[in-house]
Amino acid sequence: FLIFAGLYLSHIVLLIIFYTDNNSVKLYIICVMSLTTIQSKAMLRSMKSSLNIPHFGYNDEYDLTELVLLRKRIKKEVKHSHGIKLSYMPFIVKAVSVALSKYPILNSQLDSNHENLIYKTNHNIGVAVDTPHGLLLPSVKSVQNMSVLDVANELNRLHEAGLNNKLSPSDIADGTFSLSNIGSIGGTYASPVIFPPQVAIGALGKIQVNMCMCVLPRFDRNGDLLKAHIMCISWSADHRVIEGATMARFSNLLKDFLENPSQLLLH
Ligand code: CAO
Repeated sequence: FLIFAGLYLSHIVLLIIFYTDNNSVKLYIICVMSLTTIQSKAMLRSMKSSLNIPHFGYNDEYDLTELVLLRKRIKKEVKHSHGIKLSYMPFIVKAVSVALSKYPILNSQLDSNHENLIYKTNHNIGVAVDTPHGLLLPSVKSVQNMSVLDVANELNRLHEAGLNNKLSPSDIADGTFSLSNIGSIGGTYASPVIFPPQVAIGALGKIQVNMCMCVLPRFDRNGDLLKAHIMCISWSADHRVIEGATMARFSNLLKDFLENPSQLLLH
C-alpha cells in the first residue's frame, strides 16, 4: 500500500511517499519545491499570456475629499465596535462592484479559443497584495452581495493571510476583475497589466491634496483654490473586448460613487 504524506517546512514543501509490499519498504521523496517558486511560476505564466492581450490605457482623476472625510469620521468607531481596520479599499471595491452591475462586460472573460465572451455572475474582485513572499492577487468573492463593512472584513483577512503566506488556493482563484492599490506605497499613475482571463484592471494612485503640480487644481464658486483630495486612477482593458467609450463610462460611474460615497449606502 501507499502512504502519502505532505510536509511544509518554512518555504519548502516535501511530498513523501512510502511504498510497502510484503518484503520491503521504499521511501520516495518526489517533490521538493519552494512555494515562492510556485508563486513566481504562476506569475511568469500569467504575465506571459498577458503579453498577448492588446492593452489600452485610460486615466482619470477622482476627487475623494468626501470619502476621506467619511472614512476619518467612522474609522475609529468601526475599529472599536467591529474590530475592522477601515482603509479606502473597501469603499473602492464595493463601488467597483456596483459599477460592474451596470457594465457587466468588464466582469467578463474570453474563452480559451477567443471565440466566446463569458459574463461572470459574481464580482470576485482581486486586490494585489504586496508581501514579503512576492505579489499576490487574492480576490474578495461575490462583492455584489456584500456591504462595505463585509468587504473591509474580508480584505483584512486576505491582507493578513497574504502577509503570513497563509492564503488558500481558493482565496487566489476565480478573480473576475482586479485592482492594484500601488498608491498605498506611492506614485500617481501606473500602467497595470491585465491578469488573464480577466479583461480589465485598475491601478489606484496615491490620494494627495491637489496643491501638488501633478493633478488639476480645484476651485470653489469664487474661483479660489480649493483643497481637495485627488486620486488618479489608471485603467488597462483588453481592447479585443472592451471599447474605450465603455471604459470611460464605467470610470465615470465609479467616479460618481466615490465622489458621493453616501450613495453606496443604497447598495
Ligand atoms: N493613497 C493614500 N493613502 C492610502 C492609499 C492611497 N492610495 N492606500 C492606502 N492608503 C493608506 C490607508 O488608508 C492606510 O492609512 P491609515 O493607516 O491612516 O488607515 C495606510 O495607507 C495603509 O493602508 P494599507 O496598505 O494597510 O491598507 P489598504 O487596504 O489601503 O491596502 C493593500 C491594502 C493590500 C492593497 C496594500 O497594502 C498593498 O499591498 N498595496 C500594494 C499593491 C501592489 O504592490 N501593486 C502593484 C501590483 S503590480 O506589481
